[in-house]
Amino acid sequence: MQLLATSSILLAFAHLCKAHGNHHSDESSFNPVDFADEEASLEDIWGGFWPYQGVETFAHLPHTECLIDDQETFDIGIIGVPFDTATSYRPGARFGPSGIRKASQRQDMWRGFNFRAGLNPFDDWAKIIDCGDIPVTPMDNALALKQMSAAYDELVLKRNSTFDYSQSGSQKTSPTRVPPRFVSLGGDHSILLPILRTLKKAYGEVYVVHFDSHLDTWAPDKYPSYWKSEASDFTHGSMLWLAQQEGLIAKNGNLHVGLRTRISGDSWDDFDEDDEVGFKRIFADEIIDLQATGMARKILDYLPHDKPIYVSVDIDVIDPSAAPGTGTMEVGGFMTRELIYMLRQMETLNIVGADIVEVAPAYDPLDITQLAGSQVAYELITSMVKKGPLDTSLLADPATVATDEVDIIDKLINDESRIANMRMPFL
Ligand SMILES: [Mn+2]
Repeated sequence: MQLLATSSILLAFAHLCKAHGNHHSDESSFNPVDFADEEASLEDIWGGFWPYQGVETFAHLPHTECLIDDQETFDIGIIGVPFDTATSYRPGARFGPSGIRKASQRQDMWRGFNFRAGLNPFDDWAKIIDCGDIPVTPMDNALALKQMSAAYDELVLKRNSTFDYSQSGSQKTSPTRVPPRFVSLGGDHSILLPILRTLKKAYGEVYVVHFDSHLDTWAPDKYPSYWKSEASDFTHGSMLWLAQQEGLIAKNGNLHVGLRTRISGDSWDDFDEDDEVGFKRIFADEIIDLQATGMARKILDYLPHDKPIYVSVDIDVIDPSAAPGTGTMEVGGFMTRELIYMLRQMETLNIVGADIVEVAPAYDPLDITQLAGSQVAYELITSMVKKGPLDTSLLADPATVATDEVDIIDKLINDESRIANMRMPFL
């Protein structure tokens, strides 16, 4: 059939040449593409692409509006959160999701094999999709926090993963619904608070490993002003403090990696407060003696291997020379290679969710920062796939998880001891 079809095309072509008086064509050297194979599907013929083609989803993954389609199942969702009005310095991370997606275009299923892990995360057991963006208002942060909290509840608590637990002997329980895991593309770092609210409901308290040059455990009164409101306490530097106040994260055992920011006042107060929020600190400078291998060992020695781990990566943990596209740069950070190495060593942990935040493409016209962000996402996805389907023993017993959200912000705005009238650094 194929030969016949090819012959008839050649004949037709020869006829066409004669009809137009083209005497320069030589039939014997003509080698047409066999586009007339009747066995070929439209997918065969038109399904291919070059990485710079197509509508830009993360890594060319299939796209579903997961917030709207409540029948969609997935094991790992890519979730964009274009929100940046809780930043204390330069804004712009609302364009992080689109910037990271654009920079991810050379990732795809065809060339997705991660040789360090020995698998192609896009072509393994997990169904991975791009869930699109959460629509978040830039006009009202209180409303934005509500939107994001409701969206993560919808995406994690009301969706199901695809893995068939009833067929798996290795799992202790076989629940009818197992929440998908996800990698969020920020957005400023404040998006972590609504994420942790949802994870508390799914898993109980999670352990946070926080790659960042800053603490982000500051109480809201470390950003003081005479003028205050409920919404102004929710920032990209206070969300971990708020998370501990709300009882969302482990009381102890959380970890910062890559710190180097200046701290407040004339003493160690910020670190004392950080202790109370339940974090251990690994400083950026430690990599000079420990190397990346020693850093990774220190991370793995500290974090529990039988508990739900959340990995939050602020792109400003990388040195500004390698990631200038972010709002609040701090010199003296990791090279991208070192961060990637540390993340790669974390594949043995039970990572239940992750994010890459604070990518602000407008400050990086060369796309270096966005590229780093897309690689971070790829490594996190790889580690989730390599670890395998979620261990369902990590899930919280719904009866034991309090879902009442403490209204800590109300408590704060009534606290008269808060300092007033400090100016923000960009004034
Ligand atoms: Mn941060």
